[in-house]
Amino acid sequence: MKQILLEKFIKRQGWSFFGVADREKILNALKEHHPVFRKWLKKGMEAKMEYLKRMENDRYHPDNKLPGFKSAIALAAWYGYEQKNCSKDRGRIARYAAGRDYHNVLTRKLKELARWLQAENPGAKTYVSVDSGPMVDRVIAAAAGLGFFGKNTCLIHPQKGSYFFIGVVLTDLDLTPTPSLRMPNCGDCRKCIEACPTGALVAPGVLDARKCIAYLTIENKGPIPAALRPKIGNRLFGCDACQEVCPFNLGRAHRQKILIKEFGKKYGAGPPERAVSVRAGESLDLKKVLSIKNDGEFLKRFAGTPLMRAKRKGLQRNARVVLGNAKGAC
Ligand code: B12
Ligand code: SF4
Ligand code: SF4
Repeated sequence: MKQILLEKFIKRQGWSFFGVADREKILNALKEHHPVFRKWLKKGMEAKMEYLKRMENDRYHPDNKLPGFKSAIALAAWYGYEQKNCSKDRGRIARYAAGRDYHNVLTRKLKELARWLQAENPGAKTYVSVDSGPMVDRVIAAAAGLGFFGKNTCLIHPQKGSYFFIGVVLTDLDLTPTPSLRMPNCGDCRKCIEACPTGALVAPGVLDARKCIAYLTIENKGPIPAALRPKIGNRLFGCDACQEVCPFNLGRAHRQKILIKEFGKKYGAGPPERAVSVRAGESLDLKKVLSIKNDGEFLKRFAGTPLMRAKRKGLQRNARVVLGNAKGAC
């Protein structure tokens, strides 16, 4: 298959960049990462994300999903525009969650790409995955040359930074691998470790989810430990602190464009009733969040956005914590 056609199709879909890794490189990288993951689990750092344990075997053995796969395409969708400060009656939404739910948007694109590959190469087999699927996205993306692992654990592209989602297509096609580039590393920098409000980066490249605000405000179903509440500041949903300070996310990284309209600021602009229901935006009015009376109302307001993950109960729990911190927090 002509590489140029693949590139053109991917570009037309709005991905910011992509890479291809062959079977051997992927299996080697997963083999190297698996013991690291096991150690992380042993220390209980996954908190209550039981699904990570449940999917462990599939995540580290992609043949379970596509036996005999020969290549993986890892694709990046950039979402990281500059945020304004918000007033103290509002709670901040992490950049990744401001627009539409990336699982839906990107899965649609990956399936379309898989159909295109099959049309170009009759009989080809594919398997697609984003985030909640059974793949170790960052390890596959690193093998495909999308970036290097930062001390904040994020995958960082040397020029484009780390504000990007990762989607993966496995295929039994023998695609041309992306040549390996020499990647930089963090060097002596420790900005993310120092900036983490809760000390969740317990060592370079090791994140303890039990302390991470992204976990506590999104995945966590229970109360937020009292000692950590003041450290959450005005973060209503998710956290970007360890990426905001990263030198790789400053300057030219911010001059990129959001190419997928569903993640852009203007998505849903128009009549207010439509605009509010299609994206969460940069921040939300805390009292309005708390005034949502039932799940039906919550669904009407946030259906199709990443905020659904926390459910009404979780988002209102977070709003109470942020209101408690609100004395001049923004
Ligand atoms: C569980 C999970 C979380 C958990 C745990 C995060 C974590 N760092 O593990 C929580 C809920 C806290 C979380 C938060 C966020 N997440 Co998340 N998350 C995942 C998920 C589902 C699995 C990650 C995982 O396997 N963790 C286990 C640990 C052990 O692995 P690790 O941290 O990746 O590995 C590190 C070490 O093992 C170390 N290492 C040591 N030795 C070796 C050897 C080798 C060979 C390698 C490769 C690495 C390595 O390097 C690695 C990186 O530092 C992935 C999607 C997926 N299916 O993979 C998304 C994913 C990682 N999340 C993503 C995002 C966007 C976020 C947030 C930015 C959201 C937000 N703003 O609130 C934050 C970022 C927090 C952060 N600093 O990581 C993106 C990251 C994109 C990127 N450019 O890196 C992913 C890839 C989803 C996606 N498909 O786009 N997330
Ligand atoms: S997302 Fe926030 S809380 Fe989690 S490691 Fe990064 S800075 Fe710390
Ligand atoms: S802030 Fe510094 S140490 Fe942390 S990921 Fe970025 S370059 Fe690496």
